[in-house]
Amino acid sequence: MYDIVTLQAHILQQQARYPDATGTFSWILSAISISAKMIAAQVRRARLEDVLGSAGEQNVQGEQQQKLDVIANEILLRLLGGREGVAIVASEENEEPVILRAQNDGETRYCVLFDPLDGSSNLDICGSVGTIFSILRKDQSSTVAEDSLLQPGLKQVAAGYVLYGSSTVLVLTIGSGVDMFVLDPSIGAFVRVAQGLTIPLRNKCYSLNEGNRLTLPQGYQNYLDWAQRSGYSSRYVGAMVGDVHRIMLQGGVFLYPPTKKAPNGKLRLMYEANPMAMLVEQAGGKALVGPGQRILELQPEGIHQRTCVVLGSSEEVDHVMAHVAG
Ligand code: P6P
Repeated sequence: MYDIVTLQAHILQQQARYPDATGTFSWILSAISISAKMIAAQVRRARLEDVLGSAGEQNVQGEQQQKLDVIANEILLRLLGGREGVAIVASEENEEPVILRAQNDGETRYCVLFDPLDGSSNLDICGSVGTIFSILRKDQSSTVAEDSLLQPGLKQVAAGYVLYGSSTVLVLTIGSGVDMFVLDPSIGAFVRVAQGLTIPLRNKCYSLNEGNRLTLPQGYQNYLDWAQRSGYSSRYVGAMVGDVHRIMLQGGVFLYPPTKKAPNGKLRLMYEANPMAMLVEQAGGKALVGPGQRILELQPEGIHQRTCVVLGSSEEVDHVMAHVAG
């Protein structure tokens, strides 16, 4: 009979490895876990409770906010707001960061950045959607809150995502490997199903929006020609969490290159690319902006800045970069 380890137990097991841990960080992960359960419940009942569709507003990205974007955002703000250890939260849905506890009283506090409902346009067609989160230690020396957020991805202390798919899956790293949990609705708990996830070195599968093909830089078009001549398959669900989760388990490569519409890439560095890059690298994969440029080394200049993304199996990322470098 296998050992049943819930996410809560896993978090406490990890905390026990740090004798001087105060539990502040664990409480933040616990807030994310509860938020994920609440969002999952909303997603599963969206059609029944008529919370699908647009909220009639645009977010800071100029994208149509879905009703559930707003609901998911409010759940995370409320749950994280109740945690003493959270100094600042930043969300895709809020133009400015929310400063919860700015005083530098010597206590270690954290910044939590998130995309509350990534890929929410998939909701209406019952497609995959997800929550992506990134946790940074608050820089106690910074007096301007936003400066504390603008840390490179290498400084993340934790990153993860929740995939609201055929089951609700939470994938988490706190810097020592990647662990996976599945929500068991019968007990209302995330149960650990895998530890130390590693991305297969290779898998002949690429994931990008082929509709952009003709406006991609030539190196990416050359890569696609090569991949299709080499018998690659293509998978793309239109929600980063869904595409990255497939890669975490089966390998392959996900790309969001520069396009005519998004010359700097479309995905947001702070709460999409950085957390996914930490997870992918922790699982033995690669996550690059371009040849030799790790996503995690980028110095952010704004919390909503966008970046190009090529991430996944080590050898598959190499194939892309060999063509991009020309
Ligand atoms: P496109 C969803 O809007 C998102 O931010 C990511 O989750 C997803 O990978 C990407 O944009 C999809 O963008 O341009 O292919 O629709």
